[in-house]
Amino acid sequence: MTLALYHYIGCPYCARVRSFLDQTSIRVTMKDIHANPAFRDELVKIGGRAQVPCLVVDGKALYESADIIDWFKNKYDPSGNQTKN
Ligand SMILES: N[C@@H](CCC(=O)N[C@@H](CS)C(=O)NCC(=O)O)C(=O)O
Repeated sequence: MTLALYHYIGCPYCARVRSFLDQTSIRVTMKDIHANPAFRDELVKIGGRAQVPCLVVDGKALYESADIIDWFKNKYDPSGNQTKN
């Protein structure tokens, strides 16, 4: 499973997700769309819009900070890296 979080420093919703992740051992590739405009283009291509935070799970975009945190809490299995049913 590949996980990438599109975000930027200064976005409060992104900070909420980063803060959640900081309290876990979950490893996610971080893609700052302000630091690297290519990441912004990539996000629009994948998800259709440049809204952050956006978690991309195996190529599928999940927007909304609350939904991202819920996904980690309820769908992500840290032991096996598998999505729970
Ligand atoms: N309800 C969303 C709000 C996200 C949001 O408003 N993000 C801003 C940055 S702080 C953004 O990406 N705005 C640009 C856009 O929506 O295209 C969440 O909780 O994730």
